[in-house]
Amino acid sequence: MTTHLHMLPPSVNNLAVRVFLRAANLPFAEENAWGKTRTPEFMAKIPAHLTPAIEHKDHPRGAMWESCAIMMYLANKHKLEALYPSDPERRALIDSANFYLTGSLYPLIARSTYPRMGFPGYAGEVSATQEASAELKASARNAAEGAIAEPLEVFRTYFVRDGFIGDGPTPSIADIRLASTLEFLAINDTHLPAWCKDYIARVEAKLGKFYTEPAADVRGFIAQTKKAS
Ligand SMILES: N[C@@H](CCC(=O)N[C@@H](CS)C(=O)NCC(=O)O)C(=O)O
Repeated sequence: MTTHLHMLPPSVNNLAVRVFLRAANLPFAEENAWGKTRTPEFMAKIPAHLTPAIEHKDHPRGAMWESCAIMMYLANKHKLEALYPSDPERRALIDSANFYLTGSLYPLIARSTYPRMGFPGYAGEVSATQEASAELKASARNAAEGAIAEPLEVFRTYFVRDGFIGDGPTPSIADIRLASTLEFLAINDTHLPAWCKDYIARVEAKLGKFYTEPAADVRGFIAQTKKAS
């Protein structure tokens, strides 16, 4: 059964599910959601107006969103042991990494990279506050960039170590989510730590074109954005 994926090519939230669908060898169709997420048709199916979102006929609402939840659902449904092991302890590492990423690391990445990417900030953030001066916006962005080092170090010492998240021989859904997310840091001034570069290369070496092909959309967008700045 084909999974219909609504996606935005430059987005790392989307990249995670795009890599996952390829690595899982599941039949899928991708539709570019650019300019469509706030339309009544889209919001009737996906009221959160977020991508990645999938339409799947077995799902009780017919559609769902949230990158990690989508990967968990499809991995559970198709019993994808290598990507999402059922062993409770290995799964605990993977779930903890994914929740920590979306809850703690990603907000810092969004606040530091979105202003440079030209993506809108979230309501209440300095970057999305019209009255805030350019200086204040730059200072808030810099503070977010500076704060990334700490959660990254947690990923290095606790989750990744020298292998993959979940302690398996191949990347799990948490590795797909983390490697994809790290791609955005290329737009920041802080150099990506060497371990992150090694880690992305390790994930990419195992997944091959399943990673490289969709990652080219994000990498191309960042290169274009840097050139224009
Ligand atoms: N936590 C979500 C974040 C999803 C998200 O922020 N999606 C953005 C693109 S990166 C989006 O589709 N925005 C379109 C809109 O809000 O209309 C996930 O991991 O899937």
